[in-house]
Amino acid sequence: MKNAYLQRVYDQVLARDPDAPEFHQCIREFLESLENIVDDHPEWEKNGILERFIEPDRTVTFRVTWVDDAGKVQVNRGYRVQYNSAIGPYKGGLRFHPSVNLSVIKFLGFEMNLKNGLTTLPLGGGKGGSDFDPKGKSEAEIMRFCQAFITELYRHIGQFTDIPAGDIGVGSREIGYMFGQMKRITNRFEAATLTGKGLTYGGSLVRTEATGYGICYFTQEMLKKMCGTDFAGKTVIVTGSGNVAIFCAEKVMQLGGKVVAMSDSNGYVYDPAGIDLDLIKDIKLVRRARIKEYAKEKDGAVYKEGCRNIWDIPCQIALPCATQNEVDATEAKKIIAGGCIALAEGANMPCTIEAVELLHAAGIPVGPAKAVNAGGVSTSALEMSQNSIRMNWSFEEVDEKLHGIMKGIFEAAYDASVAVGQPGNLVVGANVASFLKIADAMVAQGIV
Ligand code: NDP
Ligand code: 2IT
Repeated sequence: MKNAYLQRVYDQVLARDPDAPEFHQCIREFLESLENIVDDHPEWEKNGILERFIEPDRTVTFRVTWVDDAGKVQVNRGYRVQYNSAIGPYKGGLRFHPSVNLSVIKFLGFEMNLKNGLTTLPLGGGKGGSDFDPKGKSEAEIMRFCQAFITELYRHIGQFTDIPAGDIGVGSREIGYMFGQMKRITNRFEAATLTGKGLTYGGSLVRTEATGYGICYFTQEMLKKMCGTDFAGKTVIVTGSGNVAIFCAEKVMQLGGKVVAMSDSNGYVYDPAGIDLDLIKDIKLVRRARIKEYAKEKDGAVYKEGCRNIWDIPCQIALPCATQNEVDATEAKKIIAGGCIALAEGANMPCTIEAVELLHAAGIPVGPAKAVNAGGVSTSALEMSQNSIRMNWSFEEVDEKLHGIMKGIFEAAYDASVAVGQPGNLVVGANVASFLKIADAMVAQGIV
């Protein structure tokens, strides 16, 4: 980094958290975004703003003890990182996946804080989860794990403190089990303590679809402003086949795009005629099976082992929606060679820094995750609003609000990129727009 203060802050992160590659990556991207404006703000260093911004308010780790179907006691590790509450209570999802560790949760929490600063809704940032692997577990084991997890976490959360939701491995089924256990412990029906709830007990219409739909609303704006086009007739690849990917693909199709390939953590399916989303939903959401079943059941589709090779297939719009760092320099080169005109990050941090640099150098606009996938948490905020006023809005009402929020996020990121002299660099724009808002709120509240 050219600026000495930025470099000092980064060096401190490397020294304090030596074994945290994902955390280093998001901090580096963020600090590099400030290169053009940091000299104009000597008060940041004086007030330790960046040092405070990158250090979470609080990190909780805990033991989760549960009993499997064979009667054996199992122990997992639970996490909650409460990053920053300058503009509202901590808010962000829970991830259950064997790869979860403190580096992953800190990167997700840091990104969550910046994401929430872009939505215009009053929420701070946090994230949590466990190294529990839901794959191959029975329904009863999932329930017992969720109950054990929230039996510890409940003391740290609440509608005015910290509001978890879903992420990888956590959907409305898991939120339901956690909500039920929390209510049992506290004897309080505090609906706005968790979001992503089922519709019969305080959930919001559109929350299930929100992240995926929001990705497309953002991408529509990006295509219009930066490429002079739209989804109609475009060939699109959506990676992953979970909550985010499925509803992203659904909206792409509604907007006239053709999704030709999707993946899971084992491999990908290519269907040149266009993916049959009802079949994907049945395989992944109902049967909870592997995506390779698709090729067995759909004529003309092929399955290939190894999810990264999905980018061997040419596409005009790339929407990585599976997990972090799924697109590195190798995949970015394939995406460029395939004639891609725009990439929007649906997953959190799916592109490495080198991949983004390559895409930018090739003139391909990149929508950064914290802006592109903010529709999920925005609709969580709308769920909390409905819980507070004890009313339910219609699908159309929530979808319209979501659409407006996503348009506003694109404009904020684009305008900030222009203001800092890097027009069209939405990675820089999103970081700057959000940081300036949160930093202002931090300064206004004194040294805390
Ligand atoms: P799900 O658990 O519903 O789905 C995850 C999908 O990604 C699955 O298809 C899974 O495959 C695949 N996947 C997971 N890990 C890998 C991997 N290492 N390589 C390839 N594929 C992988 O999670 P979500 O859809 O909720 O989350 C996807 C991404 O979106 C994450 O980055 C998450 O942080 C982000 N996100 C989620 C939001 C939400 O509201 N849920 C909101 C904003 C962002 P398999 O079936 O094999 O496990
Ligand atoms: O990464 C994310 O934005 C989420 N997992 C959703 C967070 C939320 O609180 O709805």
